[in-house]
Amino acid sequence: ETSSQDVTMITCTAPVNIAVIKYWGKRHEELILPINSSLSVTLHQDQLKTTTTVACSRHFQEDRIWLNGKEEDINQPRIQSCLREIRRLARKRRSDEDLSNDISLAHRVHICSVNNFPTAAGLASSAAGYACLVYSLSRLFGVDGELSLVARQGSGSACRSMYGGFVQWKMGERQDGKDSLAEQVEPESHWPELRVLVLVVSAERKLVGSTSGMQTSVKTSKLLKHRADCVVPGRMEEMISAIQRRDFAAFGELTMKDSNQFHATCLDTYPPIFYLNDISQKVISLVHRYNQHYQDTRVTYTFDAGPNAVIYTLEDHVPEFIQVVRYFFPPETNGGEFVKGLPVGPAS
Ligand code: 2P0
Repeated sequence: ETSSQDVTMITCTAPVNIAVIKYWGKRHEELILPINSSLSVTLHQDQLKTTTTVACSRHFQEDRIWLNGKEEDINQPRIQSCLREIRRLARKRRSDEDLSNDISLAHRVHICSVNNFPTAAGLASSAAGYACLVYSLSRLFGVDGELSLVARQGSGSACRSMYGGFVQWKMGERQDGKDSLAEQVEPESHWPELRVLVLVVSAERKLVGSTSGMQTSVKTSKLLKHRADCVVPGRMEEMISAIQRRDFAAFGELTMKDSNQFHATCLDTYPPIFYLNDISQKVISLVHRYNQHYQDTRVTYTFDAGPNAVIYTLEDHVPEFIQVVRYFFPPETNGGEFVKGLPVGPAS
């Protein structure tokens, strides 16, 4: 936090999270309430992350926002939801404590946010982005409480980046969404050997955004309804148990099956949505061949709304698996860029 004469400024970072049980589909668009619960791993703060600086001053005429150096429309409904909710919590707190001394709620804010990875390429940029926006605003206005409820209204998956380690987003039952929030299942220190590799197959913007893609899926895919009603509830329990037991084989198998079912619901959507490409499919085959070779689930893949592969494995297997990937996908021919092995937690 820095304060110079009339400007108060706060900078925060928030990491990306990668789901192992996927969120896909809403039951309420504005409140962002999902049709199923989901579970993710939050990456280390030093890796894929958003850094956001928020400033307020009585000299600012209006709220403004810059993303990766370019000014964007502050009136986007989701940004407005987050600003409104944080200001509402701040007002509530002021009236509870009868304080009127610090940051005036009448002050306008300037928001500056940068990602250290490609935006909108299916690498959870909105998750880190809204988590960081909400957290920085909460610090600026001195607000606490269940901030995952606010982040969720920016982007569904953002609520999971409010916590480190293994995090579930409980879908909740209420119409007002007050019980649709994130909870830490285990902290980052629980499974220190777990590693994430991000294989960047393409850094281009995805063709079908998650928000519109999932709307079409909810309207047209019976498989998605079956998944949400009959498959995910059991998988959430199994996944939480696998994480608690640190059972990599169970964790890995469920992760791959859930990614595959998510992409199957995309194909079942009409018109169909394709997020995987031929390189993604080759990565899938390679992982299965690698595991078959050892007769053991040592490596697992998961894919979000884009072709980039996220690999979870244990520390001991990282060097060999990277060699295998480099052998089959030499950097000069795959047109992509291989990132690196990222440690999972502890966050700093
Ligand atoms: C997930 N994804 O669980 C799933 C897997 C993509 C595939 O959450 O409309 O950007 O902002 O709530 O959070 C992407 O969806 O969508 C996503 P909105 P969001 O990580």
